[in-house]
Amino acid sequence: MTQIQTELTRVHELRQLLQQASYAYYVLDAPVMEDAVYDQLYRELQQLEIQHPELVTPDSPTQRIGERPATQFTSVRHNIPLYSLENAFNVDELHAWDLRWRRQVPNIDAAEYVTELKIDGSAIALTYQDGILVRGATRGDGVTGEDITQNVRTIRSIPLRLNFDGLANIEKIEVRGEAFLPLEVFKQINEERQKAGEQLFANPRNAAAGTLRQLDSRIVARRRLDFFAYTLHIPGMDDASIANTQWEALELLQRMGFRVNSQHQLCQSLTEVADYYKYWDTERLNLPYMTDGVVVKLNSFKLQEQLGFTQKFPRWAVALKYPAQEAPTRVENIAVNVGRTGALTPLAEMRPVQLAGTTVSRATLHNSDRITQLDIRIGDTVIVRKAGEIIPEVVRVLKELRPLDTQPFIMPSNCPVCGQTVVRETGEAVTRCVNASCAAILKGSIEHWVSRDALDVKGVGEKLVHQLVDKGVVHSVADLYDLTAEQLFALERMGEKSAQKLIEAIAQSKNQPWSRVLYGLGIRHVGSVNAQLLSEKYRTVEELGTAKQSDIEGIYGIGAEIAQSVYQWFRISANQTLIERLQAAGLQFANTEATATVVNANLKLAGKTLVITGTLPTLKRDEAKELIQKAGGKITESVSKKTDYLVVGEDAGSKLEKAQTLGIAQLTEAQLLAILEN
Ligand code: 1X8
Repeated sequence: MTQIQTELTRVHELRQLLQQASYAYYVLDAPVMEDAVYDQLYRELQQLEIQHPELVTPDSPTQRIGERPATQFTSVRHNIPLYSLENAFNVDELHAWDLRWRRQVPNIDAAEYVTELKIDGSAIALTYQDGILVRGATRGDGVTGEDITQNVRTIRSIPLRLNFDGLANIEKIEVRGEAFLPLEVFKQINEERQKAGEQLFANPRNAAAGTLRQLDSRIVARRRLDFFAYTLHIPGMDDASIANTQWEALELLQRMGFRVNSQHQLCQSLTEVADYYKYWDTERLNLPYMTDGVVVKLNSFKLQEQLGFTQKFPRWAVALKYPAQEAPTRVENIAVNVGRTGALTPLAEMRPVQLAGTTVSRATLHNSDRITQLDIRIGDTVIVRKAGEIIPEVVRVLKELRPLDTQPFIMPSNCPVCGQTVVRETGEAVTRCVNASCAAILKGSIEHWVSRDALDVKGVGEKLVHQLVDKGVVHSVADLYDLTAEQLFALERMGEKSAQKLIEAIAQSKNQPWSRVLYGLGIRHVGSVNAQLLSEKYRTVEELGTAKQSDIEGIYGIGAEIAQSVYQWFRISANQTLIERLQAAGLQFANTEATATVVNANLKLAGKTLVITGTLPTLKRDEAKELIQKAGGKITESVSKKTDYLVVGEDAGSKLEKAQTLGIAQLTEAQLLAILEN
C-alpha cells in the first residue's frame, strides 16, 4: 500500500471509531471509550485532515460538536452555547495558545491567568430566576441539551435558592459547572452493579453522565453526585461591575452558595501556569475525585470579550490536559516468550503508540486465559493502558474494527524455543516448558542469577548471557564460575580488559550472602523477601534442604505454596548437583555472623504500612520503596487510618494534610534511614 492509501484507510477507521464512540456515549448511554482515547483519536484524525484537506467530508466527526441528544428528556436550547475547550497536551502547546490569542490583541504584555482543575465529570448549566433554581440542563451538543432539572435538584451542593447577601437582586443568572461522582461513590456504584450483573461504568465521568440522564430521580438522589461551579453569566454583569474577572466570579459563586473547587490559582505568568500544571500532575492522584487536566483562563472579562470565540472554542481559555494513560493501536503479531520458570507468556507486538510520555510497542498478555477472555487476535485494534509503573497491558479489543480474516490465538503445543511438548496442569493458568535444558529457561535462570537483587554480577547482561548459552559455553549457572578470560575474549565485541573485569565480577559474587544465593537459585515463589526469611531461619543450605515442609510453612510470612515449592525443589537431583557445584566454586551457602545481622536489620519494618509523599533529599522514590519493602514494610499510595508512617519529602501535598488530620507519625528520609540501619 502507498502512504496515501494507508492514511486514507486510517481516516476511515478513525471516523468509524469516533462515530461509534460518540453514539454510544450520547445516545445509548453505554460508553465504549475513555475520553483520553477519544481525544487522541480525534487529534489523529484532525492531523490527517490538516495534511490532506481533500479527505475532509461533511460527516467527519471533526465537522460537528456532538451527537444529537437522546429523546427521553425535553430538549432545551441554551441561551448561551456551552463551548468546549481547545486542548493542549504540554507546555509547548500552552505557549502556542498564548501566542495565538496575543496576536489578536496587539499591545498587551502582562496578562493574568486563572488556573483551575479540570474535573472529569459532566458539564451542566443551571438557570436561576430571582434567585430560585428553575432549570438544570445537560451540555448536550453545546447548543441543545436536555432538561434534567429534577435530577439536578438532588445534588446537594447545588443551591435551590441563591444567597444574595450584599448583592442587588438579580433577575436572571446562569451558572455552569461540572457534576461529578466522587471516586469513593463511583467504586461503590460499580461494586453494586457487578453484584447485580449490570454493565459497569467505564469511569467516573461516564457514571456521572449516565446518572444525570436517569429518568428516575430517586436513583439519582442515591448516587450522591457532587458539583463544582466555575462559570457565572449575568446579563450586563461587566457593566454593572458585579464581577470583572474570573477570579471575582469564582468568589461571587462561592458567596452565592456554590461549591467552588478550592484549588484555583491566580497566575501572573505562563511559568506560574506551567508550575501549577506540573504540581497537579502527581498531586491530583490524591484527590477524592477524578481530574484530567488544568483549565487555564484569561482572568480579565474585558480581555475575554475582546477575544471572543472561534466556531467551537473560546479563544481566552485552554484545557491543558495530562497525557493519556490509554491509547488505541493495532496488534501486528502475538509472540510467545519463555521465561526462566518455563512459563510461556504471549506478548502482543503492536504498532508503536505514545502513552503517558513513552512509546509503547509491546504488551504482555499474561497467559492464554487472558487472551481467550479478551479474544485478542493478530490484526485487532486494541486499547493499551499503562497504569503507574506497571508494564503496558491490553485492556480490550475493539471488535467492530476486526478485519474479516483473523484467527483466534492458540497457545503453541510445543515450546517455541526448544520444541519440546509444553504442559498445562489442570487448574493452572500457565502453560510451561518443562525441559530443564531448554535454552530459554537457562538464559532466564542465568539472567536472574546475575541480577541486582540476586548475585549482582556487574557487566553480565542479557546480550552476554545469550551469547554464552547460544555458543554452548555455559550450560548451567555453575558454569559461570569455570569461565576463563580467554573464553570470554573469544566472544564478539569483547576486549581483553573487559573480559578480565567480568571474570573478577563473577569471582566477587562468591562473597554475596546466603540469602542472595538462595534468591538467585530462582525457586518458584521465593522472591528476595522470602529468601531473607528462609535464610534467617535456616542458617545453612543443609538445614533448609532437609527441613520438613510443615516446618518451612511454620515460618511467619511463608505460606503453604511457598513451602511446597521449596521442599520440592530440594528433592530434584539436578538441583542438588547444582548446589554441590556452586558450593565447590566457593559461593556462600551459610550465614556468617555479619550476614545474619544484616538480615535482622532488614526486617525493621515488618508488618508496617508506609506512604511516601514529596521529593526526598537523596533517595529516588523507587529506591526508597525498595529499601522499605526489603525491610518488610508495605508501601501504599494513599494515607489512611492503617498507615503507620508517612515519609515526608519536599513539596509534600495533600497526603501530609491528611496524615496530620489522622495523627499519623511522620518520618524524614534521615529518620527512615536511621530505622533501617539500627
Ligand atoms: C470544562 C471544565 C471546566 C472547568 C473544570 N472542569 C471541567 N471539566 C473549570 O473551568 N474549572 S471549564 C469546561 C468547559 O468550558 N468546557
